[in-house]
Amino acid sequence: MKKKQMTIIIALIVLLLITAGAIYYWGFKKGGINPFAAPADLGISLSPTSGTVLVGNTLDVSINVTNPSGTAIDAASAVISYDPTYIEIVDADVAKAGIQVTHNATYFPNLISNFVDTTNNKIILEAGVDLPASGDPVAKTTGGTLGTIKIKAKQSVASTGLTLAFQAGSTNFNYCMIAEHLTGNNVLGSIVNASYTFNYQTTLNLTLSLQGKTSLAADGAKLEVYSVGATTPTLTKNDVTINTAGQSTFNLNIAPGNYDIKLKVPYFLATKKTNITTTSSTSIDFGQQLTGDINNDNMINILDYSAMLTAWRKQSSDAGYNAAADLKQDNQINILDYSMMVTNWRKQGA
Ligand SMILES: [Ca+2]
Ligand SMILES: [Ca+2]
Repeated sequence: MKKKQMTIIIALIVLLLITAGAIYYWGFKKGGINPFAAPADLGISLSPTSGTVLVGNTLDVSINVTNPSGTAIDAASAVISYDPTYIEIVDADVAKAGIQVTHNATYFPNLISNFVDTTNNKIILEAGVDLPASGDPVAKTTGGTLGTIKIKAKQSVASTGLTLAFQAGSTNFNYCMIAEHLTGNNVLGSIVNASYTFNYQTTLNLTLSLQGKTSLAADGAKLEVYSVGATTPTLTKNDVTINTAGQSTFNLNIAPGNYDIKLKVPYFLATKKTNITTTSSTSIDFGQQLTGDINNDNMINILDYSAMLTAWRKQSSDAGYNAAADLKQDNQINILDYSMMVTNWRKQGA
């Protein structure tokens, strides 16, 4: 009886050991479940994660190790891809061959790798704890900045990224890693990438006059930018505001070059200036804008005449007064407005 109980107990122990072994093999070894793993909150992040940079300008992007649980770590490796069509990596060490980024020696002081692989468009920065003359190296248990990349915007683009290569638990040097202290395990759990908008900046200074008006303020004018000779605009701005002096200054995301530029002030015929050379600051005089387009379709015809009649002999205090029909700006719609319309009869805007 006792012998039989012993046999059962031994059998149970053996079964338990087999089960534990299976869990160890299929879970831990195969990389699925690792009950002994460091917290999965270790990360590598880029900062800032977003933003707008003007073409030709630079932005410093820091590569940060995050370690909120204070895990003991020895080194970090950042592998970051970028699109060289839009991004130039500014060389932080011109005395050295190739392109380097800036290593931050106050976090991981021992620089292991620092180079830009211009064949594969990757930035590699690796650094670790100092190697002591004797004894074990002292682990780092905080987060910090591994280094800084200075990027330069080469041309306009809505979105272009700096992307950290990440595969959880990978031991391949093509991926980012954080080495756990003295274990050889990659404990990197997450990454934070960055993407930026690059814009050209061309400042336009417009001047114009409005036929029949002394106060030239206008809202909602539409500016269209065309390649020279093209019929479809490459850029449209619908919210141009003109001040009482007939001036407007604003920035446009267009590369320096030659363009046809069209302006349509509400209720006036559109005008187009052709083959304008733009630089970082460009002044354009659109001259006098012709009045009478009451229905705002860029032609002056009987429909505008009809629109004027709906407000005929009305004053600004009357119901039915239409400021768009008050071509000679005197707060009443009468024969003088009609007369002004006739001067532009059957004209069409650009
Ligand atoms: Ca019209
Ligand atoms: Ca009038």
